[in-house]
Amino acid sequence: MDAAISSGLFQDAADVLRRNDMGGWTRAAPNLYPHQWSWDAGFIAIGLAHLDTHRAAEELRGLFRRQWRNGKVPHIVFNPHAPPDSYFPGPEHWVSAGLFPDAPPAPPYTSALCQPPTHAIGALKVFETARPSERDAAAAFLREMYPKLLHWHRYLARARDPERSGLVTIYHPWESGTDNSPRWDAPLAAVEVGEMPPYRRRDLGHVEDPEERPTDDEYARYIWLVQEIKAARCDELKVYENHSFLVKDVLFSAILVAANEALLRIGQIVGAPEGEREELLASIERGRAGLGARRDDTSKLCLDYDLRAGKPVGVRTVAGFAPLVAGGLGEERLGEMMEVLYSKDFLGHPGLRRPLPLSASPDEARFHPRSYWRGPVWPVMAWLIWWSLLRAGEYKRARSLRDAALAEFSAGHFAEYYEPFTGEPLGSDDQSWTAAVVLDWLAHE
Ligand code: 2M8
Repeated sequence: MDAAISSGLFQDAADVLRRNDMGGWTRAAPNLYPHQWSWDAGFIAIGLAHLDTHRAAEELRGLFRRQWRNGKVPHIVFNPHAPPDSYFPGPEHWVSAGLFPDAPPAPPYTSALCQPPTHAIGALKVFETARPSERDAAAAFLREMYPKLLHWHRYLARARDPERSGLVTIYHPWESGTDNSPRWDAPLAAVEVGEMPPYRRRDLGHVEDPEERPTDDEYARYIWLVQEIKAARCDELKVYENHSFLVKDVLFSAILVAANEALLRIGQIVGAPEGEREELLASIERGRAGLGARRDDTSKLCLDYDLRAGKPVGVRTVAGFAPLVAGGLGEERLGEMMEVLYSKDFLGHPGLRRPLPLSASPDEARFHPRSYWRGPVWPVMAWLIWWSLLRAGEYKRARSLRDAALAEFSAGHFAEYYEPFTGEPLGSDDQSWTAAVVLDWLAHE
């Protein structure tokens, strides 16, 4: 990329993060998402690390101030100053502190769900990009974060994987981060919605085309699942026994493996006890083995597993590359993953504007190029695949992906997602994590 264009883009991306800075934490997007989201914060810290080490550290510190007593990092920390009807379901819907024994004191309130653990990856990045004069402060930040991150990863390993399968169970599509992905259609269709007080969606007011967002029927199930979790007062054992949606999420699990690797490295830097390092190594191995067991013979992708239905979820989406994200693949499985990644189902599709990973394969029955997580390209997913290619030693492929991503995402105000065949920016503008991953790509000349 031309140096002047790249420096202009760097400034524009930095400006998005500055405008979304709410004073020590970053809203996910200006109107649609006025609060702090958990896995967004991990990506945002990666971007901020290239601008200001201290501020990048603050992003994660602030989020972890709302960590629950059982180790869970909530999927949303609600901005107490956001207008009351700006987002649904907002803090009044969760009232987490009064209802759930493990929730931290409020305000600020939090949701009771969680999202993929990008935080250790972000924390390590903050340390690695710190200038020599900032290294001591960055090491102190790691010392402060290490026990909190360990507590979080242990929560996921224990409460969300009582079977010790190496795979994390999610209670809600919102926990996956890929909310409306066709991965969740079958498990969600099996959820029976009971009596609920009336509610009004706010998301539709922020996008022009309702086709870009989930349907009302899907939304009713989302809200019903929240009701069920509230009724169980978020008691993990109760939720695990009775909940209507229990799915082993392979992408979430793979991010946990990659995050455990980052935490292992953080553990080395801060001099963590040997026993903890062994525990992390064992989690990494268990995670990779669990993902290995979910390989689908036909598609060669890795599939989620619906615990309620007792069967895999046979849908081809970007989550199928979970083993690549988890890393440590042998030559054969890596080769197979590359074949599928560059096949017509994903980067090799002849109609694509640029070779970037689609959120779902165009051959899926409920693929939609404009609809939420059903086909469009998400910049953070492109970043995750790029980063995984780099870690797998696939440098040439990583480079082309990054070039395609920068060319695509430099148009259209750092959109939340992009139409794969036309490159049209969709969803929210000025999405913080889009700006953050662009900063990281640009810093990686
Ligand atoms: C989207 O999710 C929220 C609910 O958590 C929503 O649709 O209201 C997802 O893309 C999620 O992955 C992301 O963290 C969040 C904020 O960017 O928006």
